[in-house]
Amino acid sequence: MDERVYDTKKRPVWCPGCGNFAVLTALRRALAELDLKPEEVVIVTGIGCHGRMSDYVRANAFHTIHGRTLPLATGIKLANPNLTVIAHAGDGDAYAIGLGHLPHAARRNIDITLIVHDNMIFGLTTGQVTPTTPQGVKTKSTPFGNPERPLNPLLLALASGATFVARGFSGEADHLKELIKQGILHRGFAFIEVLQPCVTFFNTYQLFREKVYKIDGSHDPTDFEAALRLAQQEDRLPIGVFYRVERPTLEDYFAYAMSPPPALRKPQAPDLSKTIERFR
Ligand SMILES: Cc1ncc(C[n+]2csc(CCOP(=O)(O)OP(=O)(O)O)c2C)c(N)n1
Ligand code: SF4
Repeated sequence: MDERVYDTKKRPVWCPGCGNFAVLTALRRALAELDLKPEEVVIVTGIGCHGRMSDYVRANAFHTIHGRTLPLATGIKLANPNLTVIAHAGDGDAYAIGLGHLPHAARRNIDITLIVHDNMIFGLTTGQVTPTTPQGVKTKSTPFGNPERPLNPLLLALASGATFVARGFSGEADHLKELIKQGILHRGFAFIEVLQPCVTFFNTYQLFREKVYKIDGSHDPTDFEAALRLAQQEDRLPIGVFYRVERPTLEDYFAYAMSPPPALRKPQAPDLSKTIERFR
């Protein structure tokens, strides 16, 4: 399918050079290469610069409140499991205000894909610290340097039971597209963390260029211990699939309530004839 099918023709308002452009291109291409029809896809976004994804991908879209993409995406998937549901969140969205939802989506293994646009800063609100901002970095809210050690999202996703854990880099758009395709095809919760610079408030291009490398074929993605070891690397930043296993999904366990799923049930109008008769 031609990727232009997924273009809403709206001109992105992101700053020139923002990492979000590469994620947008990678996502549109992934959807087109998987031959998914726009009406079969739902994009759920939170509040933040990344939240504009729902304006720029021509599919069903739900732009929800800050931090709540995962509950929304979970509800949509349970209501209609035939849909391909892709949730987008910023690092502020996913790891600060919305953090409580991540471990639960992972352990439930709901069949959705979460793409976290991790620019290590609050972009939309003009540059405050987030849980993934490196220690010591000066931001608007940490003018003397961030005093906190950053969260490791990959370790969190692995420890919470995610069945697909990957990391991409906006500077490697083709590689990212392949990760997104694999995440969508994975049956279960697919967690994709994307390293992407916020060129205006925390330009990490140089840092990522120096540290990022692709995981090679010697890594066995079914090996949990090996995934944990990779996820702990800090001096260099591996990108690729860290972990992938098959496990029944939340929808499988809900089978008793899913035939048919709520959104596909034919609404049955109640028989009001007797009530109406009383008023004749
Ligand atoms: C409940 C709530 N709290 C705070 C805000 C203010 N706010 C808007 S976007 C944002 C953070 C954006 O950062 P991130 O999620 O990392 O996304 P980015 O803009 O970097 O893509 C915050 C705190 C809000 N909109 N709603
Ligand atoms: S502020 Fe940062 S994240 Fe937001 S559009 Fe500009 S570069 Fe991108």
